[in-house]
Amino acid sequence: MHTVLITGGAGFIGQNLVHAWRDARPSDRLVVIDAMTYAANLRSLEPLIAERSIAFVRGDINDAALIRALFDEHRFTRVAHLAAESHVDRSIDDPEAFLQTNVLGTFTLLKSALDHWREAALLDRSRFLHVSTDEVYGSLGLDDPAFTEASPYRPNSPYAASKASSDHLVRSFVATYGMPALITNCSNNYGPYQHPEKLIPLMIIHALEGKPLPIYGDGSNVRDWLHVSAHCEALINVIERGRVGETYNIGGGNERNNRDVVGLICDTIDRAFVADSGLSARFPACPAASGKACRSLISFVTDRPGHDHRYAIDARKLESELGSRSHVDFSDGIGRTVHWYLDHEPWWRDITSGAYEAWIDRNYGARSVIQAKNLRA
Ligand code: NAD
Ligand code: TDX
Repeated sequence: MHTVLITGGAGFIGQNLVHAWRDARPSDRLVVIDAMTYAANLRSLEPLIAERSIAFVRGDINDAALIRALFDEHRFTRVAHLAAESHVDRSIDDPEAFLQTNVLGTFTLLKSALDHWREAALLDRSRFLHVSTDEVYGSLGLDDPAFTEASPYRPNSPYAASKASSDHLVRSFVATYGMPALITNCSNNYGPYQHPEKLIPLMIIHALEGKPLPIYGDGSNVRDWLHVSAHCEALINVIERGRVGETYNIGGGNERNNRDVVGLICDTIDRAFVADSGLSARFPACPAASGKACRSLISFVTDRPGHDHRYAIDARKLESELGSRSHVDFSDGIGRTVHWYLDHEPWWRDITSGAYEAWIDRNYGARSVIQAKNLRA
């Protein structure tokens, strides 16, 4: 039995991890800390907090006194560190918060965990899992081999640079202080509770509302899509069975370019409207409500600066050492995700009002439309 600190537990992957952890290890005690930035949402955790099956602390990982007090109170022997600023476009717009949370916040957490584990003589039975990204490795050409754990670090966005810095800090704590830490670098996640600023939910919601689907550049950029449920399963496996000091890459085995991803979302929504006549009344602005193709909304817009062309993950280390190979078929995963957003309209309506609208204006308002075309044509 462990007492586990999950940082960023009110974010997209964090919420999914809390639920997955409770299902997989019901006897562990979970404490979530989250600063409740714009990206956080407690709705799915509220029942667990109310029935006291998890504890929630609203707080900042930069607050050293708070973190130390939590370690002293709960004597954590597991830390799953997910708290971060996570959106590449926001890091381009305003990078400072990324350095503050992703670099300095990670440092504060590492230092507090190390101090506590040393003083309480818990170093031997504790583990710190640092959740990072494949973006630290930079960009691949279409024919390049996938990233391995030995790939050089070549971050291209302020977000990726901040995550790379945090990975280096973790590595240095292992080498210098014997910190019992592990690092995972995963590919693009998708699934329930993802903030609508990210590609897949943004496209689903815009299609339902009949708004343009803004694909950056020519849409040939490739990501390896990892269903969040498979990711969480791998994270629990790594923290329990991984070798301390090691890095494990986690991928989805689903490389797709953005044009194909958006096309698949559109086709999935079109089919959902045919299967369920009630959707047309709920989402009258969606082209599918009047029998038209959602692909008609696709619009190619000014590219993201420094846009990485391709990410691909070689996950053989994770598979051979830890036996993790839970892959979700991409069409199935997108089908389930589209239906999740159809079934959770109040969840995303809350998020997409107010400050989010200002972000959409800021990020997309200045992009010109390069070309608008129906991909079916
Ligand atoms: P997210 O933005 O949805 O959630 C991040 C959470 O961290 C939010 O709840 C936010 O309130 C919290 N947070 C931010 N700053 C904080 C601070 N200073 N103190 C405490 N909490 C703070 O992100 P996500 O997509 O769930 O990503 C989780 C982790 O996984 C991040 O470290 C991210 O870099 C990494 N990651 C994500 C993906 C992906 O595709 N989503 C891929 C690779 C790696
Ligand atoms: O409106 C859009 N149009 C578009 O074409 C948005 C939001 C994105 N894109 C493109 C950019 C990327 O090629 O889609 C792709 C995916 O974009 P994001 O969802 O912003 O993800 P990405 O930049 O790849 O980063 C994600 O994966 C790695 C997460 O946001 C990071 O937190 C994670 O580390």
